[in-house]
Amino acid sequence: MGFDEVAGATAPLFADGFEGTLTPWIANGGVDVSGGPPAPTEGAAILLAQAGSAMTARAEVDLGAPVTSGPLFVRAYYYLPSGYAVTDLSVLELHQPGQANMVLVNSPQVGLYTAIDARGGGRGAFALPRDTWTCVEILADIEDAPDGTWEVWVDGVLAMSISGLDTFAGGVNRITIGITWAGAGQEPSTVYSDSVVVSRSPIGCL
Ligand SMILES: [Ca+2]
Repeated sequence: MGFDEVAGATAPLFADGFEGTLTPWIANGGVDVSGGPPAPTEGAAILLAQAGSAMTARAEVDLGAPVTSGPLFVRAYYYLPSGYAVTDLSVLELHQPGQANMVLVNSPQVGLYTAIDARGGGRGAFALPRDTWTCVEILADIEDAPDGTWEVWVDGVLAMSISGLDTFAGGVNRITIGITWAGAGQEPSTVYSDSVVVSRSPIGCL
């Protein structure tokens, strides 16, 4: 069922599965489209990101208009192959002007790093599994403190939640995905991504 067939659903702001070329994404570091393996979650291609320590390997796309308030949903699939330890890996950024980013970290548990709120974010108890595709959906309610929230849903189950946040710094105007940052202590890493959707209403998994 397509999104436009879901009763009451609004059209997504953005949806892309890395088919054909990287366009409309811009490469920043070691990213490219790949036919796999692993087999794509949909279509014939995925995003391949490979980074060393203290590096970025990410695809970036600007949204048509910034999201300045209310719920913002971002859904993506991730595949982290085994063979390296995950200690400081960031895999998604919700960008606002002035590098005021909210970052989905997996270090090694899923969580939030934020440059907007003085609390800095937090971390849950769930680490992304290895050698399998995992559906991850962020719900960020974009508001000034104390009305901002951040939730991470993994395969449809709530993996972490933070409320009382400041999540507004001008509005979310760009999404970046892949290895948005590998920390200085992170071993060289590979992350595959696919099926990215940005929406004002819940997206769900394929
Ligand atoms: Ca795809």
